[in-house]
Amino acid sequence: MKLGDMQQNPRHLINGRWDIGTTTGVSTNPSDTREVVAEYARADRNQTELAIRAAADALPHWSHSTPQRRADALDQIGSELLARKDELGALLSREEGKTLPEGVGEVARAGQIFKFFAGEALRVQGELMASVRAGVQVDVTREPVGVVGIIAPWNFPFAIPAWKIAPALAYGNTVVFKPAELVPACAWALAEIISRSGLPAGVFNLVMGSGREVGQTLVDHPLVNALSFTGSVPTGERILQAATARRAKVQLEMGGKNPLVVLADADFEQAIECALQGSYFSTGQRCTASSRLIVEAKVHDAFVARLRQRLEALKVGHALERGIEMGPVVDAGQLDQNLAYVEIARNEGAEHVWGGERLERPTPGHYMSPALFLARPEHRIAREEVFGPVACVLRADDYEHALALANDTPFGLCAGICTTSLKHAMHFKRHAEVGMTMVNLPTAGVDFHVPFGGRKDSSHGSREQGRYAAEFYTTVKTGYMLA
Ligand code: TXE
Repeated sequence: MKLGDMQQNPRHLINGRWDIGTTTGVSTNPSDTREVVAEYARADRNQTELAIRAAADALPHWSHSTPQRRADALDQIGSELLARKDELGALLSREEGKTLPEGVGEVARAGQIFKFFAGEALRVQGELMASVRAGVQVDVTREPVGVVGIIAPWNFPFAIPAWKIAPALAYGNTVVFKPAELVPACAWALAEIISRSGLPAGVFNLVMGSGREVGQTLVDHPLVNALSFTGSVPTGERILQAATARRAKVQLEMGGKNPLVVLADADFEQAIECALQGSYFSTGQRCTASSRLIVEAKVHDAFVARLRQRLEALKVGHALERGIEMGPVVDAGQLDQNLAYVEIARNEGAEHVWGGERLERPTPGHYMSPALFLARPEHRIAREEVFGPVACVLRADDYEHALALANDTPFGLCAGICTTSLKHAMHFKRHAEVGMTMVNLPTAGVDFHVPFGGRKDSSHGSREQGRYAAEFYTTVKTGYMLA
């Protein structure tokens, strides 16, 4: 099937068959809202249940498949994603709105993730241990958790599903994947590649539709043994309550309000680059975006002036246009939310430095200028996740004050520091209350083979990515044997 076909009508994949929906939805191009990217099938509760049953039926066989078989399938998926990164990257940019280089880079990353987990399928490890009893041998082995429900957001429509689906399959689980409603064409493209990788019917299923119906059915269904979710805090909290009530395993990646500390001794231009990339690239629609720039007083004014200069020159426009540095916001609702935060910031007395306005471009799209404010720690713009190209600067007296401000948030995903002081860098790495720290790097932009996740309200459950993913996607069995 060619890309052109699939954009007409992405369908569900249930038990190895492409299925139409009970209703139809559309996704549009945020860079040009006249363009429909996909008319897709929307599932109801019944179809979701069929997918769950298919995954449950496929589990006994797949969970005992050879690691080589899983590795081969994952490797093939990874190879195809890498080979088609330009074409699929363009699709991603059309549907989600990140720039073409960002879209291509994301598809390549998804390919690398599948390749990484192809290797991990061959490295499932256990332990052989001495017993406290004479003649007894103890071993600890890992087994699949079972049927995994994967609920994904729209902001990384290839990479986030990849980093959930690949380990789930690598460790012998079966999957029901529910993508976000804004990106069905990307989800379908990924599912279509997975469907040709030699997996038995029912091992991987795709159901598209609303969170309330499709997502909730996954969350509540007794045959779904584990749920991996990335999205907003309120949805994550609801999922946690419902899933733990029926004792399903659950892993949540939610919001961030990530700080980037800039000390006076930092390489100034490097710090500006970190702030610009971390706060505004991918239109600020990253859970790892730096939305609080905490700047030491000695360089505060110079930093704000220089960042403003860079924002004035930032090229905002159609995601597929060459040279564009920031694409549109994903949809009208998110744009309204971003502009509402700009208004809140003004009303609360934050000082406006630049941007935060709706922009007109030759094509009708959800464009806005990157926004920068000077805020105080109590302002909502300094406390709540906006999820758009909106950042604020907080003034810090010195390093200790900066660290206190960095940790003064209910979130704890990642934190960065720009400094040439080894002492402060090392202290920050140890004392930032987060899951990931960056020194002289943007807070956003992580490797695909090491753990990803946070603390506090940002995350729940064990880490995603790298070999740490085994914690979630396997369960441990302890065996005793009289030798
Ligand atoms: O998220 P939701 P949305 C934040 C960001 C954004 C806001 C809303 O602030 O403005 O969330 O985005 C599914 N049971 N982030 O609406 O609702 C839903 O269909 C089961 C930050 O996209 O959390 C989608 O597939 N599933 C975040 C997924 O959950 C349900 C990334 C995420 O949707 C459900 C995305 C339910 N009851 C948004 N309700 C980050 N920090 O990375 C919804 N869903």
